[in-house]
Amino acid sequence: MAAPLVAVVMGSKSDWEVMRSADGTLTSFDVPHECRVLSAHRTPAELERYVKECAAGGTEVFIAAAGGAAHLAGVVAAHTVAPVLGVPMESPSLKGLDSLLAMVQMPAGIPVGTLAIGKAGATNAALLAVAILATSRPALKEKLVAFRKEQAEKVLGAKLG
Ligand code: RP5
Repeated sequence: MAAPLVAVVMGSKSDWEVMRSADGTLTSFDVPHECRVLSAHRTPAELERYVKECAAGGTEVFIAAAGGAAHLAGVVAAHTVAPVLGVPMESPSLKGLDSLLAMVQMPAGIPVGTLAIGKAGATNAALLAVAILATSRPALKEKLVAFRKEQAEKVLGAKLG
C-alpha cells in the first residue's frame, strides 16, 4: 500500500464528526494523509497490520482518536516508533474525562502525546503533526508561520458588537 505521510485512525465512525477537523486541517496544509476507522478492541489484528504497514511505508506521524476506555493511541504507539498524537473523544457518560485519563496515562516507555478532548484536540493534533513534519520541510514551516500570522490578525481585527 502507499503509506500516507500522516495516518489518522479513530475507534468508531461515531468519532468522525469531530475528527473531520483533523482531516480538514491536514488538507488545508496539503499534507498527504488518510483517515481510517480501526479499533483497538473491535479490530485489533487489522489495526496492528495497518500501523505496521504505514510505519514500514514511511508514515511519519499517527493521530489516534478514541473514546471511553480509549486504548487506541497506546496500541498504535506499541507498534511504531513514529510520534503518536492522541485525541480523547467526548463520551456520553463522562464527557470525555474517561477518554482523557485513559489516553494520557501511558506507562513510561511508550509515549502518546495527548491533546485536548474533542474538536480542539482534533485540530491541534493536525497542527502538531504539521509542526513535526515542518521541522524538516521549510515550505511547510512557512505555511505554518503564515497560518499563525493570519490567526493573530483575526484576533487583533475582531470587532465587538
Ligand atoms: C471508542 O468507543 C470509539 O473511539 C468511540 O469514541 C467510542 C464509542 O464507539 P461506538 O460505540 O460509538 O462505536 O472505541
